[in-house]
Amino acid sequence: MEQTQKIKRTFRELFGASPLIFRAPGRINLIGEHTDYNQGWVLPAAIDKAIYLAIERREDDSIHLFSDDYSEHFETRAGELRRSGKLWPDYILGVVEQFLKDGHSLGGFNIAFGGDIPLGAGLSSSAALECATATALSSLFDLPYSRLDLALKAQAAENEFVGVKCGLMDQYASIFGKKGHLIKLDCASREHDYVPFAASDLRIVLFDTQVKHSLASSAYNRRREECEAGVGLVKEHHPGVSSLRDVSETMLRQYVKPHDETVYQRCSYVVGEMNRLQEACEHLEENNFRQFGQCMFETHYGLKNQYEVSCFELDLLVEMVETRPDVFGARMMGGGFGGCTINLVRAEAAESLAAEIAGIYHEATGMRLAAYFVSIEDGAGCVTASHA
Ligand code: GAF
Repeated sequence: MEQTQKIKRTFRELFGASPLIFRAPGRINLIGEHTDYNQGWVLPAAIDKAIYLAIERREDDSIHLFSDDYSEHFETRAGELRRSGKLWPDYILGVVEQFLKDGHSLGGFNIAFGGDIPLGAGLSSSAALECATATALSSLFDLPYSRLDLALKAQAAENEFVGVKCGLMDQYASIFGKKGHLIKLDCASREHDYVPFAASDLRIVLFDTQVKHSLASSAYNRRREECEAGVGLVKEHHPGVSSLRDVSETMLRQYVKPHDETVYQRCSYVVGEMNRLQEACEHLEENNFRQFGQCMFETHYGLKNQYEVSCFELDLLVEMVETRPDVFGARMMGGGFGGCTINLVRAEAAESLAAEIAGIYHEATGMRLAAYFVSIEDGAGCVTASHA
């Protein structure tokens, strides 16, 4: 509520009007990393950190944007959309472009946004901004989109306007989040099951390395290409194969390994991770969080050694907690090259563990560690009933 009031106040000061407020959360992902764009499964959830976006129509056709975090304005018109050259407006403009491409004529509008998702920490603040924009514009201009459409538009904005070839996980989690539940999303059918996360004696703790990664960095897109190269090699022998979801480890050894060891390692990680997620979900059904946590550690080492998207700071944070009985599982989370580790920690021990790890981390790296104790919340929606 505090964030809602804050952005409402900012909006009033800037535009002198009473806006509608929309909220779209960031996400965590328990397991299933770099599987979304390979048509596999993922297990994310929306969290209690979100973008809050205030919006109102304008009489003219101009678009006025304000970021509270950066204290920056940006102004354009729907007919003049191009990349802004700044960090944040493109996430909004990319969504506008998607709606225009569908033939909707949007009028002008004012937006001010802010929130409490730490920026660059791998909690998908950019996907949350895209989803907040998609949800807000679709409501404001009465557009005929389903929730899945909104998630896909937000992803397309990132792929086409921002230029990052991300999968669907982050946007889907921000839109479809459900309090107390993980989302087991099948990225091929784009359907999901909600899985209750019933670990009342555990806390989900994120350790933020404070190393900032850029998803736009060529490494993410290169991993995607390597996966596609692996599929291509298998396809020469099995024409029916269309993604790594259709591929087995045996096929990889037979058709990919002899050609390209790096491509083999990337694909082998993904195929292993898809199987691991299914195994982890079985442990979850049995409330066996120890075994679930073991799967998380295995994922970390796959991402580190085979997919090679980890970094010194992330590895250090996982190694520090690995042998502690209070920590059930830990791993790097998201695209990689910085951001957060996700840890399943015995609730009673969580705060003291965070304080201790922060001390060791500071000694080893000279950097300050941030710890976030997150809860699983609902996905995107309007938080004001009217313009009141
Ligand atoms: C980033 C991307 F945006 C997601 O689509 C996903 O690929 C993730 O990295 C890795 O699992 O968050």
